[in-house]
Amino acid sequence: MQNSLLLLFLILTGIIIVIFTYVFLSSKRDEQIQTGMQKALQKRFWFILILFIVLAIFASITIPKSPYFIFADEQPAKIIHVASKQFYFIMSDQAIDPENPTGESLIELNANELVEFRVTSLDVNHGFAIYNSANELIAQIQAMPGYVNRLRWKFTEPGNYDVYCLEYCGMAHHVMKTSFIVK
Ligand SMILES: [Cu+2]
Repeated sequence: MQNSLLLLFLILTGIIIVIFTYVFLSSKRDEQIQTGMQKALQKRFWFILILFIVLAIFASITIPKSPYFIFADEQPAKIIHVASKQFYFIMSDQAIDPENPTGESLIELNANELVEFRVTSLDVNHGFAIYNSANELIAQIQAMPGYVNRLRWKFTEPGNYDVYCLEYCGMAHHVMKTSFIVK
């Protein structure tokens, strides 16, 4: 998927460069135009072209390293469904019914196993941010009504992990918290 996106991006970049060059080369060279103006336009063309190439190289290196593609080629060993609501999280290894959302009180995951969190919201936008026992943010994703966002992560350290909402969602946003255990 990311390779085809990258390919598409590079093809579009190529097409834009070709169009730009064609328009520039086929534009009329009016004798009346002062040479100073022409030089300025030429400089601007090269500036934009070089800028474009630099940005294209930068994007083609950084986009594949985006966290959206992390663990994309691996099959998750465990799937955890997450439904967020003002002002709590429901987590379950079964799909959660939005009409009657129930989850498990204790979620236990195995260390060094790929977990996929399927995160949604039953009301407003929330955040799903995982913190380790040292209170360091490890991974996070948005919880959005009408969407299921997938967050894949492999926990290397056993311990207790806390989940906080990172999207201001109302008066009790600051108490919106859950936790799980990695064995
Ligand atoms: Cu919130």
